[in-house]
Amino acid sequence: MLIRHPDDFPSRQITDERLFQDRRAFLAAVGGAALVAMPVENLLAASRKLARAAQDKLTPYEAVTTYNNFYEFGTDKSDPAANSKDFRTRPWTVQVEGEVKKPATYAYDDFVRGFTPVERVYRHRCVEGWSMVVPWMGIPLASVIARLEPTSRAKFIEFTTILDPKQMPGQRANILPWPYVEGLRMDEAMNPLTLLVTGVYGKPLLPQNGAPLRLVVPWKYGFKGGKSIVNIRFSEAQPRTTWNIAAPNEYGFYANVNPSVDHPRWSQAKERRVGEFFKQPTLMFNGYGDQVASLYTGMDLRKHF
Ligand SMILES: Nc1nc2c(c(=O)[nH]1)N[C@H]1C(S)=C(S)[C@@H](COP(=O)(O)O)O[C@H]1N2
Ligand SMILES: [Mo]
Repeated sequence: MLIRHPDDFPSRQITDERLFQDRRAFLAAVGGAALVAMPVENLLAASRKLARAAQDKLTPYEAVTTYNNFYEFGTDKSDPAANSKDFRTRPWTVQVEGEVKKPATYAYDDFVRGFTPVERVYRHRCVEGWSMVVPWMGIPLASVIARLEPTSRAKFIEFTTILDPKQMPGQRANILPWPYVEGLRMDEAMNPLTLLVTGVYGKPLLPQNGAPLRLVVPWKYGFKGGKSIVNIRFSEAQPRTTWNIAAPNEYGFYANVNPSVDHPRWSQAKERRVGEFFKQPTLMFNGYGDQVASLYTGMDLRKHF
């Protein structure tokens, strides 16, 4: 099968008008000021105008399912789709532990029983600089948490990906410390935008996208969205997370999308939509500031990147 890379996708969706509007909205919004010098409030205002101007065309299903990071299946963007074809997502269990009143190892069907998945079209911004617009299907994490009843000591929640080197060739190499772990502060986890995703484009999730169950936190960089989750742990202390362990100066615990805080090796001010040719400005909190900025009031987002 031919795995398509982003530069192979037709760029015909781009219109000159689109570029013109984006640029005009951006200049009007930032008034030519350097992004780096802007306080968060100004960035939010600029992002709001841009979000209105942006057309946010859906990224084709083909791209959403063939251009991924899932290092358990290899480090090339085409590896997850190519190497996960026989990955077994049934039977599947989700173990719930830590500061929670209903700890148990749940069979997948019991874990999701009674929840109705919702469809949400989210911008999806990878820390490497590419982005997509994806119609995810998922269960708001807040409903799952409410059913599991964390104790009053639970301040954080940790998500662990399956450890199965037999099925996952990447886990037979020292690419990252396995298994992959991600985490959120409890208020971030409870935010209505945060989803436990079970499908995409109205279809069940494919393994490369993290079947059967993965996290999606649309105002954070893509790496916060741990895939193929088998363990959920509630804790009092901030969990150690995979990319933060691997390269703490490059990947923080928060990983909020922020055009004014550069990655040490590249700028985060712009992004390229997979399938498009020209870059576009990255929005503060990926454009979701109205819904999440209050979670970070008083925090220095340069320090807590
Ligand atoms: N277990 C696991 N989850 C992971 C990753 C990974 O390597 N392993 N990569 C992350 C990164 S860096 C990104 S950008 C997204 C990409 O996949 P998606 O397009 O399906 O969200 O998955 C995230 N979740
Ligand atoms: Mo990523």
